[in-house]
Amino acid sequence: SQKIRIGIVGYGNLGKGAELALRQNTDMELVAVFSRRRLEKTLSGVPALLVDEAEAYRDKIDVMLLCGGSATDLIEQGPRFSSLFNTVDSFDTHAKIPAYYAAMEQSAKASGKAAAISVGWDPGLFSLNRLLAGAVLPQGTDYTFWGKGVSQGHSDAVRRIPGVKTAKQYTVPKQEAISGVRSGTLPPVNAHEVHVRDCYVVAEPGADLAAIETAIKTMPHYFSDYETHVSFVSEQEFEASHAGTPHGGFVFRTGQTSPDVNHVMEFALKLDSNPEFTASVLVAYARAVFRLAQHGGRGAYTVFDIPFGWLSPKSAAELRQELL
Ligand code: API
Repeated sequence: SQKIRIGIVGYGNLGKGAELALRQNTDMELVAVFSRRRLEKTLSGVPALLVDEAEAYRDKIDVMLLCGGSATDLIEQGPRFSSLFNTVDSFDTHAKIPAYYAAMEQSAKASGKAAAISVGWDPGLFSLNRLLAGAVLPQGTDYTFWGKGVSQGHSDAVRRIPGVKTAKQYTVPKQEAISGVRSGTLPPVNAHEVHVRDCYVVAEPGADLAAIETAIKTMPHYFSDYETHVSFVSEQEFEASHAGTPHGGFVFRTGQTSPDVNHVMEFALKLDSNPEFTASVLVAYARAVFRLAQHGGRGAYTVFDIPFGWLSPKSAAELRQELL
């Protein structure tokens, strides 16, 4: 059968990760990469084009992977591309997901396309696990821990602040909270009570450091609720000490089905590269979105709305053989 034809919009860490992930999925082929900047070339040798040139590819690309950041790119690129293509994105600004969903639902319904929004590992795989655990254990408590690791979303948000040349944000879970879950003594908590956010920032020459620090610490949705530390470092130190993009975490649900009958559900990730892993999730969902569109799916969908089996390259009959 024909390969699923994929395009990538945005050629940062996530877009490059998607290009790598596509090499491991032989039922899909990368057609082109679209960027705001004129790129010299791509890793895989497919054409590198400007985002404004995408419209000419309407009949040549089945699913567009939107690999921009949530802070500013996706708000604009999501509706724009879903008016032309089936899309998958990793929009992850929690408080803005309902509004983003509404915008994508409107543009994709109007164009007759399917748009999978907020796909990745959190939101994404972690969301699926929280839903599953809550449905199975209605009497219980959820806990989500991230890190220690580099949040792409938070790092991108810091890099958008004027005067910031580059930056990384580490999400650091409080160890005593993790121990508390493991020993069954932690009461229900909010994420901002059990994580610290550490930012390492390279400033532009002459930038107002105090203004940058204030802009980070008061940023709604990303930092304002959290204990946040900001360190300014030289470009050399940044390159030497903050090169990687590891991340991970776990989703726990503890619950009881009758008095003194306890259960623990746990899902854990340990990732050497957050963007390469997130991109791999986007690519699996590209396959699902292709099938969703073939089945008449129109409008915006989240991971909760997409049949799990459609993520697999195998057919439903093949998957039934693997139920046990
Ligand atoms: C954090 C998590 C990371 C979720 C993963 C992904 C990202 O604060 O570290 O931005 O890297 N919310 N959404």
